[in-house]
Amino acid sequence: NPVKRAARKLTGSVHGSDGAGPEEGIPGKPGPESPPFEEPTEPRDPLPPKPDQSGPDTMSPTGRPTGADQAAMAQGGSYLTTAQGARLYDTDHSLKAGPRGPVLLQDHHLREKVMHFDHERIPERVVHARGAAAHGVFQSYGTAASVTKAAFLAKDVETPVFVRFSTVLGSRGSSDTVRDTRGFATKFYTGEGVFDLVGNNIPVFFIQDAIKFPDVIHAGKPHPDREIPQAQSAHDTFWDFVTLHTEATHHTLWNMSDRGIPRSFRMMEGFGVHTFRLVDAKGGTTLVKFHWKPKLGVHSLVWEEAQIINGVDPDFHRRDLADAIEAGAYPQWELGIQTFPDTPEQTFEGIDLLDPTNIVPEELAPVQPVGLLTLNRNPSNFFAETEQVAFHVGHLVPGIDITDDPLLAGRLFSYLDTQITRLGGPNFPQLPINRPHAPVNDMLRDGMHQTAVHRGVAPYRPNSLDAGCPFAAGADNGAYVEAPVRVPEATKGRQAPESFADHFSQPRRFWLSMSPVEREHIIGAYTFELGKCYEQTVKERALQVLANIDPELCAQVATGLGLPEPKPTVPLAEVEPSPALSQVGHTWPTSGRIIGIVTGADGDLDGVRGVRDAVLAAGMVPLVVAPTGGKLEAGDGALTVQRTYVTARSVEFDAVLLAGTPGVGSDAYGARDAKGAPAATRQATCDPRVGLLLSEAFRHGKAIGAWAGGEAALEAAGVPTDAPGVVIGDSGTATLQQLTGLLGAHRVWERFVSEG
Ligand code: HDD
Repeated sequence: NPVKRAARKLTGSVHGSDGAGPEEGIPGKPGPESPPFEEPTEPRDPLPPKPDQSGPDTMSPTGRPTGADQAAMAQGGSYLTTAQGARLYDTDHSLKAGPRGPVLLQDHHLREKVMHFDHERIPERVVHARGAAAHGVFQSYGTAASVTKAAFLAKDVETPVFVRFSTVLGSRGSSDTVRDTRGFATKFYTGEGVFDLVGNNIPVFFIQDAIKFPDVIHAGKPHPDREIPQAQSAHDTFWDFVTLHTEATHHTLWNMSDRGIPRSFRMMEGFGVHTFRLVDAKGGTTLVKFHWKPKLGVHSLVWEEAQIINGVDPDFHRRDLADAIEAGAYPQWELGIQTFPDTPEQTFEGIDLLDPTNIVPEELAPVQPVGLLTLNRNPSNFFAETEQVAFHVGHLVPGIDITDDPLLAGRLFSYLDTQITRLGGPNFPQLPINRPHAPVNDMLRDGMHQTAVHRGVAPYRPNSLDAGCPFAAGADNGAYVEAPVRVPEATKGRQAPESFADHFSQPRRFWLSMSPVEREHIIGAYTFELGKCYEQTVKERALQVLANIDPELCAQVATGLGLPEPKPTVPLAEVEPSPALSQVGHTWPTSGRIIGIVTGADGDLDGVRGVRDAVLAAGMVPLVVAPTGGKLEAGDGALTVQRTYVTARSVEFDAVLLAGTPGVGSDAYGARDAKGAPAATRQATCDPRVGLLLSEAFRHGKAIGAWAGGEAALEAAGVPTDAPGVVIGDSGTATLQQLTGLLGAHRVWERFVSEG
């Protein structure tokens, strides 16, 4: 009898119909002052609705986790305790029989500590294992309100977000700057529930149907026998797959372009990839593609730079993100949408919108900004937040619906499923980072790692015992109602539309949209990656694919590989370039860029001080590089050295300034007089570490400036002082001014393109 059970629960008593009451003085039993217990004999009305129908009550009463709540759940009090809260006096020594005696099995603290440690690791994500994340806020402009009823896209709504960036192929401990696609996953904690936009920095995908996802990932991951190479696509199985499945051509071409090696997470675009369906307040639907546009522009590394960084700073991207946020230089992206009429064909200007290997050029459908994302808080615990966050393309809110893209269909299944293995059961939505900020009343119960203490007796519907709660909502009070889309009459079968067979016209458009320097980089990337393959047939097949994109691309790569150039097997597509796809030829903000200021004890230190202040004032980051750490005595005070010739490498800087003649005839490497003091006459030698820094910065197309005789070091390092993007100035600040102008273009592109 549920009524009896409820009544017992209210008093906590298990005896009592004799009216004798519980025994006095027994811990945990109610004392004599407890209300007398009377077991009801007549049925009563159903239990009244609970005061708060918001479900799990281990969280804050509003259902909205606060920092304080979370911290209190993890840690409280000042004393070290066991997991059960008992205070400890020593956690450094096992319990032993005598100082040299055996460790005792009865040491329950040792047992608990080591048991927990043994289970600290959880399986890494099967893809996108390496990532970095940040909290932030999304401010909507209201410009999408005419096409969607999603409340977080109405005018001036602020929504908390958590964004995780990732690489795809590498393990959790792999390097950041490998050539790969980057994940760009955003969790919007909206008032109507969680919306996840689980996208990439590349707008197309390798495959058109999710059933091939395990295959493409098996091909991209390390070879199963030796487990090499780590986090690389430069190996036979990857190229075997993408050349046998030519639908992968477009995505592969983006990977081989500069998009595969972003300069920073802050300087990447993001794409929802699939076409989604927006639903307005009247039920009208619009097809859309989502875009994230970084305020700092879209910038990339050059390949040699990316490779060096993999060694000297494998955490380059996550460090950059965390440092920028900590310094208050909050990264920002605009969310934009391309909109298309929701016609039965689901095509736009002949482009199949259900094929995720297609883009729609921005020139045909402009990206309309709908809100601003600002990342403004680093996670406080990597595991609890970045590792345990669980994204899912099926986390949707009213106003945002899906289409029949067959890749999306499989994802709708996969993302929930994977969390069960990764996060140990079905209750991962209760983890603090995954908790919605809207009230939850879900009738889902029990399971591994259940942390909610649910109330009520009737987690089913309809019910009368919990007074009918929870109630079903209608569309008029915020229910998620699927758009009533007509499903065309069809015959069941394993099949794909004919339009999915065009694998080359979109890659050709991308190739034709690239500037000469970007094309050179693409040729270099294919030549490198295919050069790392062992199988001749794989290389030959790859050349055939390239021939079908563009004969010039194919010819250049074939020359690099020393193989004959095949003829195209399909007519070359007649497509217009899309200038929006090129990263070259724009001027971008320079805020957040890093300027290395290389000097020495005898450099122009007052000038360095002036430049450092001017760099800071321009919102950029100055890093003073000197032979050793510590301080440099300069005019009215000391200058702090941030990097030494030992710790500095050019890849950290977006531009380099030489203040004086660092390393030329220096104490360590330069000429000396008979008494061992630095020689009065400077020689055209250069500290090899400064020389390396300068020659790399030059090769990587970075702006370089020098004043106060710095050109001597440039000459000694073999950097022509009259080359494009090399500035010799009269003073530090004048040199910086010219350098900043160059930095707005990101790199000195003229340095890359070969003659002719
Ligand atoms: Fe996926 C993770 C993006 C296709 C199956 N995917 C994952 C993440 C991103 C993407 C950014 C990392 C999320 C995070 O930071 O936790 N995935 C994409 C995009 C795709 C795509 C843009 C194509 C448009 N994915 C895709 C398919 C499948 C998966 C077709 C399976 C059929 N993806 C997964 C997964 C992961 C995942 C196995 C691994 C960890 C996770 O989900 O939570 O379920």
